[in-house]
Amino acid sequence: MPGERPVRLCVTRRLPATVEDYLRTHYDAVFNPSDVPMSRAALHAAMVEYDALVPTITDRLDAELIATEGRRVRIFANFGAGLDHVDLAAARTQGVVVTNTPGALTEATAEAAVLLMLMAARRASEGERELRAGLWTGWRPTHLIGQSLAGRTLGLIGFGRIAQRTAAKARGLGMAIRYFSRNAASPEIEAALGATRAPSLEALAAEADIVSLHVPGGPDTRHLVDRAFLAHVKPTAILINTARGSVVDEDALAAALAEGRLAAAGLDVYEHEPAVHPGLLASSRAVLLPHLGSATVEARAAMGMQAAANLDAFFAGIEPPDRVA
Ligand code: 8YV
Repeated sequence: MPGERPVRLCVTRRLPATVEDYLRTHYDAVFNPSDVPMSRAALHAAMVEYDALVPTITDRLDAELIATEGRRVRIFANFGAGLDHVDLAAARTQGVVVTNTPGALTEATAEAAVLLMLMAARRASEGERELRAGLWTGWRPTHLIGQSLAGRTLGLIGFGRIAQRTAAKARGLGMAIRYFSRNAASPEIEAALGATRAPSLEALAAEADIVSLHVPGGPDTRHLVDRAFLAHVKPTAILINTARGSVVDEDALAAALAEGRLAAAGLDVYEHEPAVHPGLLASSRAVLLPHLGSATVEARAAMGMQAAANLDAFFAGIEPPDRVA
């Protein structure tokens, strides 16, 4: 509209080119060509200079930042599903709208969970490290024996969309599916996935051959997997985490691996990213990926366009489709 002020947008990290192009065309957008996480001071300045932010997990958007004096930002259109880096209560109180991108990364993250299950069960990282180090002496019947996933029980903690896609893929590998979540899924979903709900977290821990975490991060789930939980798991079990690092007490996990109370772990997320617990780095039975869960061309473009759709709706005066605060 003539005379209308263009919407000033700050995109905190590099995004796929198609997404940056879209945002450049539709907004007065500023990007982050160096792609290093924005400093606290830069985030504070951005809160005053822009109408909207497209942040990611590497931006800590807490109450103090949201309360920035002279704040102009009215919406955080997060690039990503998880929002444990945003103080949603503060956003609500201060009137900052928050949206995320559920759905866009379901397939990719479920694939990453299956990737980690297979890598950990079949000792893929150990084998590749040995080969690259020139230590492979050739085939032998007892070399790097792993476990087959077929016939094993997958225990999912949390049963949202990523867990359900993981279940569907695991069924294709011949696994039995158990889950634990606060609320039971509908009988139709349970039937479609051949999934049954365990009566408690401890029961699931005790039954599962593979435990895979699919709960959001944040205070409610912090250290859900701790020493007490790990005391219930089978020593042959494998723990998979594509959710959030905060869900696992890494000290307890590293100790369980070192003491042979858990066979292996497949991790994509960490308590203090990008730092990784030295005990996990030291464990040959830990498969460690650098937070690649949604790192596919399909998912990252879809996440960006979903964030853009939320911005478009907000600035058109329509309720953003993925509004969480
Ligand atoms: C994202 C993720 O890449 O969306 C999430 O919750 O964990 C990742 O796959 C990251 O969070 C981007 O903000």
